[in-house]
Amino acid sequence: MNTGQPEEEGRPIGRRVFLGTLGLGALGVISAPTLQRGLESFLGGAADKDPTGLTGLLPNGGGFRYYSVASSVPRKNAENYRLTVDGLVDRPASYTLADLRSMPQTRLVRDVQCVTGWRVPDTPFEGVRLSRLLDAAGVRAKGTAVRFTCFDGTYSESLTLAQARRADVLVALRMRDEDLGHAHGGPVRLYVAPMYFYKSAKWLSGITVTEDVRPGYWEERGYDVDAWVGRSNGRDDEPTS
Ligand SMILES: Nc1nc2c(c(=O)[nH]1)N[C@H]1C(S)=C(S)[C@@H](COP(=O)(O)O)O[C@H]1N2
Ligand SMILES: [Mo]
Repeated sequence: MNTGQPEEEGRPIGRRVFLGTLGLGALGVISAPTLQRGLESFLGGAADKDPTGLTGLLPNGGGFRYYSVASSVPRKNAENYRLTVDGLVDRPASYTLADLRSMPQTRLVRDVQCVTGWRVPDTPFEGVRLSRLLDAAGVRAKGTAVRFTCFDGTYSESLTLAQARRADVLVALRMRDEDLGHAHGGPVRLYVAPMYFYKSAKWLSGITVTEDVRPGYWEERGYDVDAWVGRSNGRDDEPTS
C-alpha cells in the first residue's frame, strides 16, 4: 500500500526528504540567524533543482547519509587514483593508492557527527596520518594552512597547519574496516575526527599547503571554518554520546 511517505530507504530522494534531512536538521541545530537566513534562501531558491545533487539516506548505510554537492562524481581506482601534495612545500609529491597503502596506517574509532544533527557512533577509520604526508613534503616556513581539493571538481576544505598536523586527522583509505567505497568518498577521503563531518572531504585528490586558510565549500555558505564538534556552528554543549 502506498502510504505517501517518502522516507523509505533506497528510494530516489526527492525534495521533501532533502528538506527533512538537511533543511530541518541544519536549521534546528544551528542558531546563528545569518546562517539560518542563508540556508532558508538557499533551500527556498534552489530546492527544486536539489542543490546538493544527491542527499539522502544511503541504503544499508548504517545511519550514514550520502552527501555530494556534485551531481556526478567520476570513479577512481588503484589504476587511476592520484593524490597530489603541493603548494608551499620543498618536495611536491603524487601518491598512488598503492603508495598510500604501503605507508603506516592509523586506526581511529570515534563518533561521526554531521552538523545537521545525525551521528554514527564508534565508526572506525583507517589511513595515513596527514602529518606524515606533510612531513614527507617538507612544509616551508611560509606555509600556515592546508587546502584540500576533490575529484568531484567542486568540494573543497581547509585546515590550519596546526589542525592538519593533529594525530587524529587522517588521509583515510578504510571505513568500518572496509576499503572506502565510492559513495563514502573512496578510494581516499580526508577524515578530521575532532570536527563536524563536513570537514572530512570525500574523493580527496589534492593537498596544497598555503599561506592562509581559504574557507571551503560549506564554509563559504555559512558554516564555521574551525568546526570542532560541540564548540562551533552555534553549539555550545558537548553532544551526548
Ligand atoms: N567531496 C565532498 N566531500 C564531502 C561532502 C560533499 O558534498 N562532497 N559533504 C560533507 C558532509 S556535509 C558530510 S556530513 C560528509 C558525508 O559523508 P558520507 O556521504 O560518507 O556520509 O561528507 C562531507 N564531505
Ligand atoms: Mo554534513
